Amino acid sequence: MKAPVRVAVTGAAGQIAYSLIFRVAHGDMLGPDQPVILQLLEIPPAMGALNGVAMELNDCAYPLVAGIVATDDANVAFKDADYAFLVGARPRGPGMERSDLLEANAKIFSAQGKALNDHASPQVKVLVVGNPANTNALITLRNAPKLNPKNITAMMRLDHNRSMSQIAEKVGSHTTRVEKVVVWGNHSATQYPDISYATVDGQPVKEKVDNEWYENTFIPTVQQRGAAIIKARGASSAASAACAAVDHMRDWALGSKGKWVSMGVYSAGNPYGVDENLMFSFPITTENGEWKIVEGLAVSEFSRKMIAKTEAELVGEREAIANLL
Ligand code: NAX
Repeated sequence: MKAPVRVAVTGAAGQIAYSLIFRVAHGDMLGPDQPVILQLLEIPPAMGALNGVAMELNDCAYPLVAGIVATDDANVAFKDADYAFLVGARPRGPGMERSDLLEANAKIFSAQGKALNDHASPQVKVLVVGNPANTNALITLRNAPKLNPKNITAMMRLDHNRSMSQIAEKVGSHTTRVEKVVVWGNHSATQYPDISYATVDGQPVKEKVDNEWYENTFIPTVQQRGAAIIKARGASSAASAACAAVDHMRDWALGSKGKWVSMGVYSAGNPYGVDENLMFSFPITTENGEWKIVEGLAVSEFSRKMIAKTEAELVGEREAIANLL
């Protein structure tokens, strides 16, 4: 057995965490020979519920769980953390403007960025899930100058997985046979799920579907999937979001083995001419614990317009919280 690693999860009494923490404890993220110490963060009013989660974790008697810390202090939750899932965020309340939401979250993520900077392992891998995820990740990054900007990412994997599943269903195949899907940009309704390079069994997806379906059904279905889940379930995506978070961290830590994934990453030096100070989703491969943007892709006129739209939205979000950056 390896030495345990420390995995911090914020929003740990929330609905995504209720699936995520148990998946991590089971070994789905880092494998069946990697023990974990779970460091769980909540806000004071949710500490009772968090203690209940900790009790249930104990009751699972997981062989891989080497310790559980439940706290409302970010400095304790992030202490020596090797991995950090930032799931907890302020949801939009009644009458709250988008700018109020951005600002409320900017405060949370600047404090958590500082706590990560001061207390986490210098190599900590951070995944921001809490919305608006990309801009929250940018704030985290700007408040953690000691960390490598490459170690802070935003979750786009749910959008990526949703795209794979829609394609597999349309062409009568399976997600395991779908490759080279890309979701560009922001985790929002402006995201651009792109099938320009996608294949099923090595054949271009574009040869198997018509453009009308691509532009008028596929893209809006993926963009609006979160809203469709809320309508159907009466609650937002939780198990699928947890699954995506595990996929993201696992591939980042253990390698994507040549497969493309979508990750929101710091855009400095990106080869596609996107604004260089955003957390933007690109086509990514991962190896040896590091991600790399897939370079040299031909970008069509249509793609260029779609990428510009989601980029403009992220620039707007950044401007709304410029005073906190
Ligand atoms: P819940 O409301 O069930 O849970 C959130 C938890 O975070 C609550 O228990 C709350 O007490 C806690 N929290 C709030 N502020 C905190 C802080 N400062 N420190 C620590 N904990 C704090 O939401 P849930 O359904 O779990 O969703 C969590 C976040 O994920 C939301 O912002 C949601 O919008 C976002 N999502 C992001 C997705 C993505 O793909 N990036 C997809 C799923 C999800 O919508």
